[in-house]
Amino acid sequence: MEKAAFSLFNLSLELQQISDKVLTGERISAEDAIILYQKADLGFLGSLANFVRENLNGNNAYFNKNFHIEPTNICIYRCEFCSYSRKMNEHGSWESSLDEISALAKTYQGKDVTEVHVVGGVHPHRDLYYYAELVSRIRSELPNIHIKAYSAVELEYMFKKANVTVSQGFTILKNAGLNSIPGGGAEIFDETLRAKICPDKVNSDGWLNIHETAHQQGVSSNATMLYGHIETYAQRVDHMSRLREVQDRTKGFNCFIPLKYRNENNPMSDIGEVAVIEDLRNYAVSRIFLDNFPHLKAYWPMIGKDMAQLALSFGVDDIDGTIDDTTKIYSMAGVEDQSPSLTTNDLVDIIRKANRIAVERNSIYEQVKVY
Ligand code: V47
Ligand code: SF4
Repeated sequence: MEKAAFSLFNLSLELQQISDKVLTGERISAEDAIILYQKADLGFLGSLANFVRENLNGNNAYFNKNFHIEPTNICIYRCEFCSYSRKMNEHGSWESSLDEISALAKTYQGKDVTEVHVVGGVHPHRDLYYYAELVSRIRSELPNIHIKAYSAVELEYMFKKANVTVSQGFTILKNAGLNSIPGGGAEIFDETLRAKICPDKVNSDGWLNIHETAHQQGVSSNATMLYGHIETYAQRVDHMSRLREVQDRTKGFNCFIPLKYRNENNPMSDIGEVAVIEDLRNYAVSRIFLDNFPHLKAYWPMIGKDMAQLALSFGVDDIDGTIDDTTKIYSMAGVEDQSPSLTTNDLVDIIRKANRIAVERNSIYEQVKVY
């Protein structure tokens, strides 16, 4: 979009200055991002984010063909926002054996999927060698699939328990067949807020160090931010600043995924959910601020199909994948879609109706097919 198009908006001087920076490719500061959150209206934010998005990704909107394996929801931690985890033997808990996981992976042989996403609770009786075995079982059933496995929360626990460094731990997992790691467990990095909502799991420095070390070993990753609960705009921006700094050094993050706090069945249920306008504003500000992240994902099982489609005009260029009804994290937190699954045709239709080009990607955003 031409700079002149922004004269459509009647901007204050400070918003004009931020807009000029974005249009000329200059990085915005943390203070600028806070001003955008506080003062910019939705139409202006969407246009600016779309400018950044189209510079980076043109008119492409990406999706992938994937399924999830959630080996267990038994977890030693009790994050205040979590609707998913259970203690051992608690009603509603599950744990799959290695044989069951192998059998599940086997059902995908010959199927049109390129990625498996493996994530679960932190089970007190499992260790690094179990998790490496789990990866190698999947690898032997599905030799060509991309295995994106284990959040920094699970990784920190298994590395500490095995008394190995982060780097040694990744070497073991890579040898078993691991390709990349998902973005979970980041929540909000601000230490005072983290102490309130997830006091006992990996801390912010630990999360960032695990991802930076992964990148140094050629294991790329994603980054998430859990927003829409008790965090401030300044805490969101601080979170993204820390990610932007790591990304400047490594270029190892594939995408940023804002995760909207969903409020059913967890200890923070009395907190309401933010309005959809806040979701769109948040996508837009993150797209503008995270200038070194190549992709911004709207994870449709969490946000819903309609919102994911709308988000494609607010900076988002990726809506994740087919999923095949294999994740429970969000259905247990009260989202409308209790059996998340979309066909390729559904995903292509969602994207085309947003006037974008539907591109199937692999896990590192190489084009698989243009629809
Ligand atoms: O870390 C937990 C979040 C995350 C709730 O890398 C909640 O491609 C909202 O990280 N409301 C795990 N969110 C999921 C995750 C993820 C999902 C999709 C794709 C990728 C990727 C990563 O889910 C947790 C936490 O931030 N979460 N409870 C809740 N009530
Ligand atoms: Fe465990 Fe993850 Fe739930 Fe926290 S969010 S309680 S670490 S499963």
